[in-house]
Amino acid sequence: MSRARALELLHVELPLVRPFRTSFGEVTHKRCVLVRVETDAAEGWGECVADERPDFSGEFNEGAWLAIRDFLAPAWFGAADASLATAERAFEGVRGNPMAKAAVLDAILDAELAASGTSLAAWLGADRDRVVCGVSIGIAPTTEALLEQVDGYLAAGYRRIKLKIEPGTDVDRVRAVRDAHPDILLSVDANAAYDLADADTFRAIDGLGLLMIEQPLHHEDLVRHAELQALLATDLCLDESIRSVADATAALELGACRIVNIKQGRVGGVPEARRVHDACLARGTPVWCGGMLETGIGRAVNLALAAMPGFTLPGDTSASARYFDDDLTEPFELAPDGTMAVPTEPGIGVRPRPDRLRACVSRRELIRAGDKE
Ligand code: NPG
Repeated sequence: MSRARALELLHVELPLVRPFRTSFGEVTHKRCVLVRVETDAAEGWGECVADERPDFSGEFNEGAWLAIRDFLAPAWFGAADASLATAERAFEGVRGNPMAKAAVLDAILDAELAASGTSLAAWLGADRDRVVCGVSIGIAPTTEALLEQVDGYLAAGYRRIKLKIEPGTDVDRVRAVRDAHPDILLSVDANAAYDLADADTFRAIDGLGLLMIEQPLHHEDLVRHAELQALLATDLCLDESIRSVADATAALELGACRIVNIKQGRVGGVPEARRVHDACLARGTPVWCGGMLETGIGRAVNLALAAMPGFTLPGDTSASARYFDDDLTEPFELAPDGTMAVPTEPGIGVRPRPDRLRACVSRRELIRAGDKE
């Protein structure tokens, strides 16, 4: 059994190729926390999907940094060994903070798999070496600009288009895209911006042949999602509402959705994401892999997950170029057929490039086992 030696926190900042606007705001830069762990056997990397502000969830970069530095790192150093299973148990004593936990657990898993020479995809039981990719399009300034973006992404090969919507920028936009492209896989994502009084908006969208309507209502409101689902033919999908396998099971038992978006960072890391996948697969519920504008570190994890058997719908696993002119890792590239290769090297299969770390890291803090003993 290997021992934990050190954990390093790094804050990185990368400009996005174009601003990304959702119903809760606009981001122009990717700013996130990376975790690098060292055991006596190997090094591992993880990416925290929190952002600067607690808008998508209650977590945010500064909070995640402190949760990791002051609670998760000491719990890992104090555990009997450095393994993933031991760390998961040790972290049960820290309530909430799934994004912070995911960053550390994923780094520990990467180190463990790197030491044993196993790829993350193989460890997860992935059954394909390429995944079909979709793209998520932020709220555009005009319908024309949106149609232009849709055309560009379809020309690049993306096989499913997801449109962000918000009250007032919804039915007409979606109809315009549907009219221009009657046969594409098309979905919408409201990021919890509506309530049940907006049912007429969803009834109007219901006729547009969408693959799904994602997270229309408040993230804590499974009961009203079930009411809305009963009114619509289109499948609802939940994202923000699903923070664990318990949430996923509750949502499905209530009929609050028929599709689940799995974001490993939102549910506390790869091991819990696997449990959500397994629970959905057992019920025959389709899942797909969401995205949080990850750098190549988080993207590598998403690609491995998306290659698991239950991931039957194209997800938000887009190429590096959709987000960054220059990623932190070697870029992930979309093939003309709209697929991307799943990493095959041990662990997550990628490392940040030293030159990119020099350019993008704005702060780092190294904590060694024994520092505070
Ligand atoms: O391609 O990684 C991506 C982005 C996919 O739309 C996407 N993500 O609500 O799912 C979301 C949204 C998001 C991005 C949410 C960043 C929070 C932060």
